[in-house]
Amino acid sequence: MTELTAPKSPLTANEFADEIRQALKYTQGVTPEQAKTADVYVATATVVRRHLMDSWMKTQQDMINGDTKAVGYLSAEFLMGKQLRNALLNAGLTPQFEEAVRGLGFDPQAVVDAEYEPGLGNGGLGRLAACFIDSLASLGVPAFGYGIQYKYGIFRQEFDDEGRQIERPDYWLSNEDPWGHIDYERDQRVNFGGKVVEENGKRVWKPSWAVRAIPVDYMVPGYASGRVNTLRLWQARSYDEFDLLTFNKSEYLDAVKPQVKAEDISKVLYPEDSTEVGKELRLEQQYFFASASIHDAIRVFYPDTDKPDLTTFADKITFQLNDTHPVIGIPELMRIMIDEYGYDWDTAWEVTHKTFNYTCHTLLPEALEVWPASLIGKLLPRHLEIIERINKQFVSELEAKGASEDQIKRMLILTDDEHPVVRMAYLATYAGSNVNGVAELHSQLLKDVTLRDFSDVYPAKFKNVTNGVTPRRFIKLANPRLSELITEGLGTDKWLEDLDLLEGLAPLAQDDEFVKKFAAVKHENKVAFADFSKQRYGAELDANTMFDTMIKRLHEYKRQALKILEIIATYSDIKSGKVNVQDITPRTYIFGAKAAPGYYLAKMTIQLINNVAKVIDNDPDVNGKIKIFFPWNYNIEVAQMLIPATELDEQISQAGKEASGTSNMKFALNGALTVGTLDGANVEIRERVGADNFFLFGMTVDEVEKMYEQGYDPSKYYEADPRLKAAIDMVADGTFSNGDRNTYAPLVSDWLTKDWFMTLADFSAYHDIQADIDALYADQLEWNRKAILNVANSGYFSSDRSIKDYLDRIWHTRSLDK
Ligand code: H53
Repeated sequence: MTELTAPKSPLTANEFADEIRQALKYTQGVTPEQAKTADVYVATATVVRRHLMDSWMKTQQDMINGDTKAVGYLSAEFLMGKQLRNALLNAGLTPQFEEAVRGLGFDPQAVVDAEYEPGLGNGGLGRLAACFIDSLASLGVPAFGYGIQYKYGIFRQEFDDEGRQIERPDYWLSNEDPWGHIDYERDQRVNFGGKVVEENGKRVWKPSWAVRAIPVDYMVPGYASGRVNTLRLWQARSYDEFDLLTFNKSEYLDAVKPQVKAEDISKVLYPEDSTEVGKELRLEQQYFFASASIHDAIRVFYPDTDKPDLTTFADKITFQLNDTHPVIGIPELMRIMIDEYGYDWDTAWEVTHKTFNYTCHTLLPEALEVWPASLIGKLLPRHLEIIERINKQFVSELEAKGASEDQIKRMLILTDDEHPVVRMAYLATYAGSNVNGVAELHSQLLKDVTLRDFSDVYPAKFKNVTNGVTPRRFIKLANPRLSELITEGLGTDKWLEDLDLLEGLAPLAQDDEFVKKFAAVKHENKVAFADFSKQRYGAELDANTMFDTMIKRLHEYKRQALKILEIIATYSDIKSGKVNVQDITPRTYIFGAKAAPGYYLAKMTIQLINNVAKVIDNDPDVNGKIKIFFPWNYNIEVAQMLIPATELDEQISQAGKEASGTSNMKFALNGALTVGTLDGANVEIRERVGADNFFLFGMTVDEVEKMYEQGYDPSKYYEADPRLKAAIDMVADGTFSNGDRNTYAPLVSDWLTKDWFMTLADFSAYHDIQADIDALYADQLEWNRKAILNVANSGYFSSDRSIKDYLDRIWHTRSLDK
């Protein structure tokens, strides 16, 4: 192996300890005796960064000097999780760290825990971006992640005494962030507002205000690749510290207004997920990071010249648009080429078309962003002109292809009604080279339904790349016990770089000794999670019950309601004496979920879950057989504890609504069995792990469609199923609201009259499958055999595989030479 591939470190534990002492002294100004755990964390991070510096610089040089096209992953969210353990693992420094820190008198885990988790994402989309940049670096592909360094990440969730969600600001930067390097010298100017005028026959944008974009650079070390890429997150700053004139008139607050406005742009992450936001500030954020990133790429790839040959731009970098959030980058690159560098339209179009690709992550029409043309015109008047021209060109192209008037109208990028809007997904689909969905089923539905007209006209653009997750964070770091057992079973730890090797575990599912070891690992993980829950949340969990988990954003389509209604029905069976409590398989139902602050029914569902938990806990009739645990503020840290401890994973969305899901992959890889619908990546997981090792239930996409067509009446299901009726009646009659019948009335009424995601229609199938689950669980050896087969057959869901698919199907680039 060449020196580049070796993650081995030249640092010994003693040298590591010395470097920590130095960093403590020269950066924090404390001795090891004076140091607090958090100081040691910061010092350790400093040492790790320093250690990665050579590889980082070499990767950048090789990227700029070589001829390997880079990837620019443009994403409004990067949900990175804590950095220290990941950086140590990828840099090959974990053992030295443990020894060094212990030698200094500190507990290594406490040092790791001192890091504050950056929450710069909402959920699946942001975490996917984080997995992807890990895989890009691990595969040695030159890449930038480009995004925003929000001052406040996703809100910190608390529950009040009534079980309601409270949102608290997440001021993560109030603590030192030793990973981010602020590079004031490589800032970019981002303009807004004003108007466009004609000068010497040219359209010239005269903006009325500007923001300074300052890059904050994070290293992205690859695992065992010797490569370190960059995550560049932009911070918005004002150019005008003060308006002195106003200030002199002692109107202090007015004087700092422009500054406040500029800095607002990177102040807060929108706490929405898979739903439309449509606020002016959001568009400002999108343009802010798209514009700064494109200018940055030009600076990086054409150093030392103010006359770059941008006709080669698409050979230098390919931009992946992570959902519609960065799509305003398309007219921006057109504008830069035409207005700033003097290219003609056709040349700019060709380069732009080649440079961009678009990933769509949704099937919900309301999540496809649409901006009023008037708003774009106000904030970005020149971009609106460019979009108008793109739209014209598009219409001509469609006419030439013989599209009907109706079809053209349906496909307009800029609508022609009274209040025209720009459909960002359509803009990206037309302008970019490729469009991909994130799981087989999702990509198919994009072609058949969501973007059907486009796929009819441009079939070759449509691709699928099934999502994946990084095995480094989600197996090795999250589940060290299982990792050891896998390595023992396979006789190598190469699976961390080639997850298909997990297939080698399949025969071991028939080896009872191995199965028992596997079961013991799961049990230890459950005990560890119970300890964590006790310490962090004061919860009492029984590790001898089945751990049954549902973690995802709270959304009606994901159907947390289905699960809570089934739990309530079980409770009602106990109360009515229909089932003997002794016959129940003891389960701990674990939920983790944040609801968007303005999402009324989602927040009410959280409140309901919390109050059902309370009632069940306090009811002696239940006798501890079932318990609900809902840890507040679910985040990556909790995920890393909970996924390895889970035995049953709930993926119960309405078929045709979840684009992919990625926790389903993490669970399968950590040996949980899934109960799920044929939705998103569940379909592929089931195909791979085997139908016998997956609990399938519920309507299919076609059945759902048919039911919508026929007209869906949820009350029929309520009337027909006594268990369901009893459960809903309990919610309505105040059992979970101290007798108050109003508390959940809106939820109950929605279930009975609307139930858009057909929770009631799938209820009885969901209940029936529970018996199969319990029966299998009673045979622990069999259960664990199936769990092992889930691990063995899920190697496909590594994000390394996803990235290789992007390389082959979309980006057409490769790793840097070693
Ligand atoms: O993206 C994940 C998918 C998941 C999907 C999610 C997502 C967001 O987190 C935010 C916006 C959006 O349109 C989609 O819901 O199914 O796994 C990564 O692709």
